[in-house]
Amino acid sequence: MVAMNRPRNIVILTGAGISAESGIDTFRGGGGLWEQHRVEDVATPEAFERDPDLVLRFYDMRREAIQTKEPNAAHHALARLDREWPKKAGGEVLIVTQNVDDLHERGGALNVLHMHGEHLNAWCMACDERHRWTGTLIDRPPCPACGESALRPDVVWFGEVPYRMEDIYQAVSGADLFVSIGTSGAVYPAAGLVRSARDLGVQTLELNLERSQGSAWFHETRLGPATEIVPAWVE
Ligand code: BV8
Repeated sequence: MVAMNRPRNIVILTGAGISAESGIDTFRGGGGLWEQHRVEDVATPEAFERDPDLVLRFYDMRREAIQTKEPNAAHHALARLDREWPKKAGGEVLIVTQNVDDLHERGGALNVLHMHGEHLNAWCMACDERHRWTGTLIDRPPCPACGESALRPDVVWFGEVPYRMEDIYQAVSGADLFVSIGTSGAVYPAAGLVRSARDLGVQTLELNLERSQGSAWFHETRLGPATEIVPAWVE
């Protein structure tokens, strides 16, 4: 398992590519999510201000879609690593995901940090409370805490600050191995983590279908579908 000179602490960054074989569209790729919408029209605070119905419908559609999908062999392999590694190597595994689906958790992973938020959370703009949300928001439901109809998707839009960046940088600085899986390396600050890891002398590995924008920063890149190369790497 993970034969690379027995690292202790492992930070794993995942992107849409790890959920692709579960049937969840990636963002940039034939027919990807951003191909059908201009990012500026559906994934920015200005878009929400300008056309809230378009944005709420975009996220309602994706929130409903993920509930019909299942975790794949890559999610299950990472969950196995997450559960077994501390016993095997006395180190920690942290999955930092850019994904807003819940497939890591449903695949059995325990230490998951959603740096771009989660489809299945709604955030009240009136009282700042967050709520688990599997329904729609287009109908402006009342916030369960304060009753105001002020709920928005709890996802980080472009121009908004990703969640828990301090914790993420802390985890990277304490890692022996940084692994990036299924991301194009197009969006910052997530795409900059590999450079932070390199600067700190951390071993870096990329597992992806094709070379990403950040490939040059990885000590090693292995190409192939996540359901094949992730279990092979974990074993
Ligand atoms: C911020 C949630 C300040 C919503 C998302 C210039 C330079 C640097 C930064 C900027 C810049 N101009 C603007 C910025 C800032 C901007 C940014 O980076 N813009 C880009 C376009 C240049 N970033 C921000 O605004 C961020 N906030 O910067 O705040 C700050 C900075 C530092 C510290 C504190 C504060 C906020 C960005 C968050 C946006 N929200 N998602 C939603 O989901 O709707 S972004 C969204 O796209 C994802 O979350 C993900 O992060 C991102 C990239 O997507 P990927 O996951 O990589 O998916 P993609 O389709 O692109 O690629 C899929 C990959 O998988 C491909 O490589 C493919 O080959 C591979 N693949 C496909 N199938 C498989 C596979 N691999 C394996 N197996 C398969 N089967």
